[in-house]
Amino acid sequence: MTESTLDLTKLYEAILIGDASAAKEIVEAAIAAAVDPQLLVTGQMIPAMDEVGRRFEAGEYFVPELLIAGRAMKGALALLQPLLAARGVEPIGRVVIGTVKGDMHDIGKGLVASMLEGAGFEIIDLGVDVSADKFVARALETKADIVALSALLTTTMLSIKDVIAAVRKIDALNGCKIIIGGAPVTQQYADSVGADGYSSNANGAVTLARQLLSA
Ligand code: B12
Repeated sequence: MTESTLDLTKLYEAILIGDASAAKEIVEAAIAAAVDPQLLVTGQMIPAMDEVGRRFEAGEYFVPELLIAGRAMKGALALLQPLLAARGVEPIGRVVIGTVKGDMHDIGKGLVASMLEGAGFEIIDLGVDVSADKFVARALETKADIVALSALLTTTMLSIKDVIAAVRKIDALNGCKIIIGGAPVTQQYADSVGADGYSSNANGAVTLARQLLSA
């Protein structure tokens, strides 16, 4: 199958209805047809998750639908992540990344990690539900240049402030930059908690990380 005969909107549909095997099949066909992985992620997969969120908010979807859509998204993303992360030679900086305490959402965080890795950063991914102490400990251990925090809930977004305070307390992490993101996070919030940067998406996270390290 070639790119022109592939109907990529089927990927949007598959994720929206949580059909993991259809999503995987379409992504495999798209990879075989050399479709740009970014086009799949930003053109179909993220918009599908946005629509899942809209339906959840409107009371049309419930937690089981969120779960199966999330599973379809993760399965499809796992096939694309090696392509997104095809890396350069020398790491240009080290990033400790994780989703903050109390928060189990990891799809966006994973995407940011893959894009940063693809741009040549070394990634230490701490996973989800990460405490401020763990961020600090791993940042010290790995001599991180950047700590990247993801939060998807308005409640857990508040823990960002705790992580920033914990990092700023440590002299050895003086030069370490903190970037934040996730659906409820805004530039205004980032400014109010003293983060070094914010981006609403994974591409922007790469630009931001590069800018912070070159400054
Ligand atoms: C899938 C999903 C789930 C899945 C998560 C699966 C997984 N493995 O991640 C499951 C089912 C587990 C889930 C659970 C819950 N969820 Co949920 N979930 C979603 C959903 C539909 C999509 C999230 C997603 O993956 N989006 C796709 C990715 C690519 O986007 P993203 O995460 O925003 O990331 C991008 C940017 O934000 C940015 N970014 C992200 N992180 C970072 C970090 C940095 C450093 C930077 C720079 C940028 C950046 O770049 C990413 C790529 O472009 C959202 C709706 C939405 N539109 O956000 C609701 C949503 C986040 N969930 C919501 C809720 C309420 C819940 C639950 C409380 C439901 C419940 N009653 O149990 C639980 C909470 C569990 C917990 N403790 O965390 C609400 C939050 C409301 C709020 N205001 O707080 C939302 C907004 C749905 C809604 N519209 O009401 N959820």
